[in-house]
Amino acid sequence: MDFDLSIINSHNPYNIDVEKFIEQFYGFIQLNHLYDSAIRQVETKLEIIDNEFQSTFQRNPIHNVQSRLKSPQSIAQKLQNKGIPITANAIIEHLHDIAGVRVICHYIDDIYAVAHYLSLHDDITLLNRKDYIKHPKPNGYRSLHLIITVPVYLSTGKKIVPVEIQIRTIAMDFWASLEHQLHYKSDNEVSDELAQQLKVCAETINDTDLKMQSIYHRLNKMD
Ligand code: 0O2
Repeated sequence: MDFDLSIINSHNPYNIDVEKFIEQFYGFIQLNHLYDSAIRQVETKLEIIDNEFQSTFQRNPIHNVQSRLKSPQSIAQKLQNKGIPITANAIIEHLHDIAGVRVICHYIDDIYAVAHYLSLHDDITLLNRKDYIKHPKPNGYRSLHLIITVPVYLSTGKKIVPVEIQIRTIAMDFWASLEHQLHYKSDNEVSDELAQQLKVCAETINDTDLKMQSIYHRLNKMD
């Protein structure tokens, strides 16, 4: 520590353990850097997959990629729900979705192709796979979820970092972002009615995704 803690402690009405607070604060900054680096690794891998598709098949399976670090509020809420203290170690041990990458594809086949080509990378380990496309959630939610780990090389050595990857079509993403807003609606009666309507939309969107893919296959004589 290169400054005098007694200065802070002399103005510390709530008796906070300043040394512990600073230690934890730096711990969180380092975590931020670690998960951000893991996201960059995954983004690069996805870019390479997409570029190879372009040079081999003259088309891109990926429409776009969005990444995010889970917000501090969301992290705190999730740890609290699990009854776990909010520390940097608890985050590493218990949460696998701090680093999140969302891959938006054109067609359903592209989702599985991207997941397959990612799985061929021998520095990636698959921890969990949830196929909400083959098995949609009761509300109609569809996406392929993967929890993978990637290595991140720091001055202190190699760290294995989990990243949650959600892969979905443009249409599934359109649906999920509207459905997400439902969670912030407090009027239960309206929410139930809208949830029903969204469920119908999810089925319509799935039919459209399948038809678009079939048209694409026929146009390119893939069937
Ligand atoms: P945020 O803000 O996106 O991070 P787990 O993480 O395994 O403890 P869970 O719910 O079993 O919790 O994981 P799951 O089913 O893999 O879902 C994780 C993420 O998928 C969610 O993150 C959402 O982003 C998305 N998701 C899952 N179900 C739905 C759904 O019904 N509607 C929408 N719009 N998105 C969904 P978080 O943690 O909720 O929040």
